[in-house]
Amino acid sequence: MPLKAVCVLNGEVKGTIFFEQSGESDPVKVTGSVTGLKPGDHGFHIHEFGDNTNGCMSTGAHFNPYAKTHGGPDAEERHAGDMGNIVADENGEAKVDLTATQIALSGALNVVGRSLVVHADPDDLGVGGHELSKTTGNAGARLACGVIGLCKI
Ligand SMILES: [Cu+2]
Ligand SMILES: [Zn+2]
Repeated sequence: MPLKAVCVLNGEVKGTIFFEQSGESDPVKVTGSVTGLKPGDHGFHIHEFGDNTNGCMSTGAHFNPYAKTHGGPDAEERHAGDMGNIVADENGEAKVDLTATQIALSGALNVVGRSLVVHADPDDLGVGGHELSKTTGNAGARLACGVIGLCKI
């Protein structure tokens, strides 16, 4: 059964991101765009809670069902919710088109009901040597977030 979800990012920047999974064991295609960003890299993660009661601060830490440390999307040691960086062009728009292998839209790795967060700074993918590198990639403030919800396919 294919599933599709959407996240509307709200905050200091705006965006709409879609998640599509064709079957239970298939990777999740993540597509969409974010606007209003400073040009360059911005950390892009799934955080554990779909809770925006205190804005993006209440979304918790990175989605981490395997109790790993933070890393890049291609690293062995990474949070499931680590999607690396999105890259904003000179107009402040980041087009997103990536494939996520450690998340799903149902089952144990389900991210529906969790939050997507865009950060002010680049995610150092765990290798920046900062005290926050191994937990958040030192990606700075949470610029925008939104809850991931199922939508019509
Ligand atoms: Cu984050
Ligand atoms: Zn992480």
